[in-house]
Amino acid sequence: MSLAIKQSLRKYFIMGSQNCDGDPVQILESAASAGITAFQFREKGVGSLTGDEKLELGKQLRSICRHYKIPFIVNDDIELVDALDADGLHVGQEDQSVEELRKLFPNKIIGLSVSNNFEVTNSPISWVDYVGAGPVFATKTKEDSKAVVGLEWIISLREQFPNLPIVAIGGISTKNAASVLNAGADGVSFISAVAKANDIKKAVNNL
Ligand code: 3NM
Repeated sequence: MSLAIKQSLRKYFIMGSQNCDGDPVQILESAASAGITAFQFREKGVGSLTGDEKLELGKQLRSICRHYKIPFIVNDDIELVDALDADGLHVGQEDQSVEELRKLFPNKIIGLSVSNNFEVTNSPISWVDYVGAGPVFATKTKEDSKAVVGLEWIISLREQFPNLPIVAIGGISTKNAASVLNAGADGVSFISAVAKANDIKKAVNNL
């Protein structure tokens, strides 16, 4: 299980329509055909869709992931997990507790964001399939992102948890992705590096 998760985290693309200048369906199609290994539907923040519009976009993105056989993870929306038959759910520290989610979804992938040692110590790490650790570098994409953790924190997290699937997030680009993997992360997750790329296939390849 853990090995398969780690492989899925290798190039983990996250986005919602609010992150895209063009059509999100086209953007995901290009990214999936170029080789992303997982996708998270994160329809959140200023300009994001809600209700039926969110559901409709989710259905289209879900179907692309099915076609390319990559995990489709929903960000913090329990109802959409069932409605879209998602493979998993990603939550933050302020969202519903992971223990409750594990009871609701015993067989889904559950990911949790962690941004410092306090959160790690107080999180039920043994209940999650992976952690999203960051922001590893400065990011403008998430307005309420926490303090930058740097590569050092990824190294220390890996030392503390030798087997935990870890994906790094925040400010990851084609230029710094290798350093993140060298620090011990199983993979990189990114929004703007692909959602805002002029050449999506090239960006995915270079990540
Ligand atoms: N979560 P980009 S940083 C969604 O630190 C998100 O938990 C973060 O966007 C965290 O790849 C972030 O464009 C935004 O920097 C990542």
